[in-house]
Amino acid sequence: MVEDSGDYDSYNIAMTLPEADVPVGTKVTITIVAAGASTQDRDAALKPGGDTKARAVGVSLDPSQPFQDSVTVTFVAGPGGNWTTTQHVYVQALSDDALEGTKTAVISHLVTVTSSDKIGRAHV
Ligand SMILES: [Ca+2]
Repeated sequence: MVEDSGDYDSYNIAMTLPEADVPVGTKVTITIVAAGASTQDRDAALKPGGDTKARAVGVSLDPSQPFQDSVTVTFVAGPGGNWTTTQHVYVQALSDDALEGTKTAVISHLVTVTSSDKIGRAHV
């Protein structure tokens, strides 16, 4: 992606385990965090007159909304849930005044699962 081009990219997240194989109410929470610019990049030279240090990428669940440092998606099994819905994560290079050149960005995913066994005890 090219910074300031308006372009963004996306990837999909979906549950591969069939809904019928998990207890009703099972909840998967995925916290998606875009790593910030490295210290080295934050020390990079800025465009003449610029004062915004290097930034890396932002993430969003709706590309018409501002890109953020982190977003959270959830999947819930059972009636009214969204277990089988594929969710889309959008990624954009954040605007700054640094002349970093081509960079690789890191996006991490923390997955938390809350479920219960047949007698209703919660497991995390
Ligand atoms: Ca830049």
